[in-house]
Amino acid sequence: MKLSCQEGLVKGASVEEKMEKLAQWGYEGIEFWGSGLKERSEEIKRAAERTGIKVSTICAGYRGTPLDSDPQARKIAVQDIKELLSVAADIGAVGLIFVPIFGPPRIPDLSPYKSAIELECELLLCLLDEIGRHAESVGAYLLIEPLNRYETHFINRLEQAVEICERVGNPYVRIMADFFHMNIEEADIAASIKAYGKWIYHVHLADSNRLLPGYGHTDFKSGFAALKETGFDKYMALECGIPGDSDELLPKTAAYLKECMG
Ligand code: LER
Ligand code: MN
Repeated sequence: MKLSCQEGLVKGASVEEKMEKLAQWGYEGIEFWGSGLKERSEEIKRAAERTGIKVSTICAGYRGTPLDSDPQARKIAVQDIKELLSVAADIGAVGLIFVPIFGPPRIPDLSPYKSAIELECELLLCLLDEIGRHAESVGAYLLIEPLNRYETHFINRLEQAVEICERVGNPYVRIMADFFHMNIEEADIAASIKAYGKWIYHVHLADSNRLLPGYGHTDFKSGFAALKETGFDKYMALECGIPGDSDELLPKTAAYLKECMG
C-alpha cells in the first residue's frame, strides 16, 4: 500500500516543488486532475524523475459523460477518456479514475420497455468495450469510482462497479474505492473491501466529513487491514479538505496513515 496525494492539496510554485515536499513527507505518489494534463506531461515526467515521486493516477477531467443523451457529447467524452488513458500510460500512472455520470440520468426513461438506468447500463457496457480495448492497448487501467447517492444515481457501491467490470470482461477495466463514499454507502466498509478487493486498483482517502483522515469517525485501521488481506499493493490518494496549513498537516497525516496501516 502506497500513499499518494492529489496535486491540489499541496502548496508549491511548481509541480517539482510539490512532489519534492511529498517525497520528504513520506508519500510515494501524486494524483493529477485530468483536464489540461497532456500539455504538462513532459514537465511531470521530469519532476517524477528528479523527486522519485510516481504519478499514481489521473482523476477524471474529461468533458461531459459517455451517458449523455446527445451522441456528439458522448463521442467527446469517449475521445477524452481514451486520450487521458494514453496520457496515464505515458506518465506512468496506474490509470484513469472514471465516474460514468454525476447527478440524475440524461437519457429518457423508456419504461415499461426499459428504465433509464437499464438503458444507461447497456450503453455503458457498449462504450466500455471500446474504452477497455484502448486501455488494454496502452496499458493503463480504467478505474470505475462508485460515488455516494447525493453525487450520482448510477453506481454507489463497490458491488455495482464490480458487476460492470464482470460484464465488460476486460482486465483493464477495474474499480477504485473511496472511503468517503464507502462511509455513506457500504454497510460494512471492511467486509465490502474483503468481498471485492481483487477488483480494487486504487483508493481515495478522506474521513467521514471529507476532511483529512483522523478528523472524522471513519475506522481506517479495519479498512486498511481488509485491503492488506486482499493483497492490495497500489496507491491510496488523499482527496479531502485540509483544516489548517497543508505544510503542517500533510506530513502528520502520512504518519497517522502509516500507523493505521500497522
Ligand atoms: C467525487 O466525489 C470524487 O470522489 C472524485 O474522486 C470523482 O472524480
Ligand atoms: Mn473520490
